Amino acid sequence: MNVDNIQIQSHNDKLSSSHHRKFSALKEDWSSTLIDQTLQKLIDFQIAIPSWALGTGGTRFGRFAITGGEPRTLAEKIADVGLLHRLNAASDAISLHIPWDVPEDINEIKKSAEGYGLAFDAVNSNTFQDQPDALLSYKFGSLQHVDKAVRNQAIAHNIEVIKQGQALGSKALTVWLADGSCFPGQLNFRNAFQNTLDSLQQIYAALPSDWKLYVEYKAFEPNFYSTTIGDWGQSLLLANKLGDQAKTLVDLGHHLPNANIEQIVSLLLMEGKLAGFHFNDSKYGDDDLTAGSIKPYQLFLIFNELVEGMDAAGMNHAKNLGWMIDASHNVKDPLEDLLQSVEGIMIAYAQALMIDRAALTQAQQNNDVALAQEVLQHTFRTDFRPLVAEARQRAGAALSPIHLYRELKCREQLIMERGKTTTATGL
Ligand SMILES: [Mn+2]
Repeated sequence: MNVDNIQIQSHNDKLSSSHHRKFSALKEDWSSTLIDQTLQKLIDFQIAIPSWALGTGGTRFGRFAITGGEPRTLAEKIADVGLLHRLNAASDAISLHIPWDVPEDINEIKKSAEGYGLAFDAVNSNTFQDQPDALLSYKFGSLQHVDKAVRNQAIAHNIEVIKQGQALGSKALTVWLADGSCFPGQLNFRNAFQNTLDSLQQIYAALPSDWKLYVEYKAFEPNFYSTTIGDWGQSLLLANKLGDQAKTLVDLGHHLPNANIEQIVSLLLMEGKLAGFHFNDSKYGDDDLTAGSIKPYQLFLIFNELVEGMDAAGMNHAKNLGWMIDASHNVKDPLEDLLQSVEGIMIAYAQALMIDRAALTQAQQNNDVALAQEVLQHTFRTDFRPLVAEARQRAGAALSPIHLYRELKCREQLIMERGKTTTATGL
């Protein structure tokens, strides 16, 4: 399924006068320098798409195949991300999960990704499932396991994933562990942590010098009593012990309810230990919903801390941290959901970039609580969608990606090409 320039142009032409009117109104009220800077930063900002989110997801209660046309191979997954990137010019990388996405022909896969203008983002290991050919089981953990032989199997898998990633041009390994315990007494916490540290040290030793190791944490699930890397403290502890190349990865849905994620982000940035993000949203305890669909103000406050903290450290917003979506699409077309997530992230980023920093800093210095709140809320309550759309148009993409996706009947095309009953590997 290819989308050409003429199709994008004719879509943009149809929306042009309405877009122009809204964008001009923004330009009247906001500093033109700030608008120009924000447009460039939005154009540069890219969010990696996870290979496991291109098919319909499921829960432990079941999976409803509702979409059709799901990618059957890694090449087709790359084509799907290529389609997203063509529509929004903001998804220029794919994050692979091994062994779900082992490339059969590396050169072929690399060539096809290049053709779509895509790079390979962080590679993800998987020791939360037993593979059919596995000798030993991860039922009671992987890197934390009481049996050294199981730990060694998990370490070897992670090193294999690094090798796969090196061949593709990835620069980071993400480790998320399902390790933990379901019942009190099951686990000696200190031993589990020490085993995990020892295993991660062996993986870290195999890391190329220009790579990063992202240590992801999650409060609970699949284990329901303890998780061995359960919060940012445990992740940071490990990352600090491992070394400079190890950082803490924040997945928005991996916190206990009402956690102040923006404060966590601020301090990790201060310590130079923030790896990046897995974006999603949640109402209760999940990590699956469209970014910005439930708590857009929280997403904005997180981006406020990101922008402020990255600027304070002289960091490049687009390049110095890893930006990825990690969600599961159970009832929506995954590609539409991913377009919506990218849009939600871009809006929050644009809002954070448009904050009057000088006014906010002054209000903080003066303990002017009401004004500080006012500065943030004024920006949050302004509709910056035309700014995001303008950036997209300037980058050669669609003013409204999801509408163009429907106008061009992309899903119907994919079903024709791939069939109604295909199932992608993944969650
Ligand atoms: Mn994640």
